[in-house]
Amino acid sequence: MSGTSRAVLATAVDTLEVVDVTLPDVGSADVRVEVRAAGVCHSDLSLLNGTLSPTFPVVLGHEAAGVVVETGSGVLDLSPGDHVVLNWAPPCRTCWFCLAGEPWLCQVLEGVVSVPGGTVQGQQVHTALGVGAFCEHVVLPARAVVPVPAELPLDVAALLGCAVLTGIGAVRQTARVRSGESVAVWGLGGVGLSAVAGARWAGAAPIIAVDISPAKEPLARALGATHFLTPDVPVTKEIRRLTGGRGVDHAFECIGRPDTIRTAWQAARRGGQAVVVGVGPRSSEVTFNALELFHFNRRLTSSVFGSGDPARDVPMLAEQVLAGSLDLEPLVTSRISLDELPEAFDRMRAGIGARSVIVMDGSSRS
Ligand code: PAD
Ligand code: ZN
Repeated sequence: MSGTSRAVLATAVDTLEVVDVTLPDVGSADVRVEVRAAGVCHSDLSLLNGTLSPTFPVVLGHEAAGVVVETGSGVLDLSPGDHVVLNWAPPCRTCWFCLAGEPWLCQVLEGVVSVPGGTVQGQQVHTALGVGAFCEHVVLPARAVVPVPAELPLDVAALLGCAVLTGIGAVRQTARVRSGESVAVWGLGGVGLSAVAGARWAGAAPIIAVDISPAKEPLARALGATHFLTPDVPVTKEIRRLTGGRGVDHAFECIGRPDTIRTAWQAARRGGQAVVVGVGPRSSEVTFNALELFHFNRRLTSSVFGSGDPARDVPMLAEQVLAGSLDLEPLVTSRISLDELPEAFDRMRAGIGARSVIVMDGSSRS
């Protein structure tokens, strides 16, 4: 199958264009997927504004779900019509890290930001994180898609591909939060709100949500936060007051800023842990003095893609959503078209809403 697909292309820093992309042919190990829903993640904004240094021009988008429309001759376990979540980090399953059971650290994926894929008027373009999901179709290796039940709404399914896997995985897999432990989360975008949902699912209490935007309070509470704070109050002091004077067992930073990473670390109890989920730029430094590192005995770690394996975790999360034990519906606060992506980035910069999801109706050219 050939032809062009409409896509949002970042042609340079802070410059977007809607273009027709000619995708590569479907190789024997590949599938072609008609993208039906694609979430707008902060990592897309970080690609657009240059924080993550992609190679331009790049088709943005990496958090998506759709329907398989074509399979390569060697693909035996997927068929046209299957609903799938796209996976921006398909592990190789053969490197040292994969074999050691840490596929989120797969050596082949390390540092992958943009990958050549497709052309626009004969010129090579790249795809964000090897996916490029802000496009009507994608061609990916079959191992980069994960089948999900057709009953799962595709807009919610899309979020399983990044925000939800990351936020819930940070809580349940990286930090291994247990029932009754206290949690605080900084930054209530799709990722932080998913961490809040994961904390509720784990039975954590209290669950303290922190965001600069007061408009996030109802969203945070809908996903399970028991308390909501803005930085207008002395956050660490208030968190200690809510946790018997100690600080939280687990603090999750879901923004990627040195000041909030530092605050999250300070808000953890002695012997507790701070998990950096947000991705900041190389130029941002966080400082600690030697005495406090010793004295507080806290762990400081990061969570890469929720310390998970999409092939295992996406179907498990889909099952929980369908069973009604995980309500992710509040995460989708805007459903938009491809052309409305600039406004979605504006909302993200202003801290409005949770996830904007680009919805495509599937009636497009192919
Ligand atoms: P988002 O922009 O939707 O949400 C960020 C939130 O942080 C917003 O609600 C802001 O209002 C809030 N915020 C901003 N500044 C402050 C501040 N100073 N104090 C308190 N709150 C503030 O982002 P997102 O949820 O899409 O992504 C969050 C981060 O997670 C981002 O850095 C992204 O690149 C990263 C990410 N990490 C992984 C991973 O594997 N660790 C995966 C996907 C995304
Ligand atoms: Zn993402």
